[in-house]
Amino acid sequence: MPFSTGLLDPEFDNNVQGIRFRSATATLSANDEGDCQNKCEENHGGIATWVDIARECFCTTSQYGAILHKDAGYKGEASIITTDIPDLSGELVEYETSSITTFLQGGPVNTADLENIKLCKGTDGSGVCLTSTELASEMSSLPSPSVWDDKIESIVINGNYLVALFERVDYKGKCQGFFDSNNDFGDDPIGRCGCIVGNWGCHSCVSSYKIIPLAGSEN
Ligand SMILES: [Ca+2]
Ligand SMILES: [Ca+2]
Repeated sequence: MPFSTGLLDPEFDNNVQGIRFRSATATLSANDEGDCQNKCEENHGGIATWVDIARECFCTTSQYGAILHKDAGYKGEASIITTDIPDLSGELVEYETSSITTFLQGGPVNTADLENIKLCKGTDGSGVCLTSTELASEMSSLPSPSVWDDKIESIVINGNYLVALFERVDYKGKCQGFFDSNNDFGDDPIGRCGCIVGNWGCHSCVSSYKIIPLAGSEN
């Protein structure tokens, strides 16, 4: 992870007004120079450098991205930013950023990516799941809301992805980002909405999501 922080320095806390990303270089697996160029350009929109002696493929992009969270500890409402934004006043997070998750973007989501992700009722990914045929790269509301809305309790992620789950439709409400599978949201913010006392009344509240492929360790 290039730079993430659970709590910004006081100087920046609730005072981030814009965001600009520096270019980044990822190491890709490639068979030869042409393969390196293809993967870098097509998957990452980057500029490839192939080192023949070491048979290494470097891909320079400017495709960092960030989740700006309103609350400390990667919690609360959030905006997912994938391009420079000089003035955040138009974003959900506005000037209230308190913590930041950064990532290196991969290419666009394709059908094969969707096969690597499942959103499931029940824990351990063992219950009924939303899978590739029902999923899209992002959904502002879940399909068949009476069946799935506020009922996702675990996630399966195979591979290098960031999946951001949101409490409310249209990517609003509290947001939690997952880089790995999580077999029970019972101890996660996105699985603990509506709590009254202790664990009483807590339930999952996932109502929308975004999938972001990440760069840097693809094969
Ligand atoms: Ca804040
Ligand atoms: Ca919800």
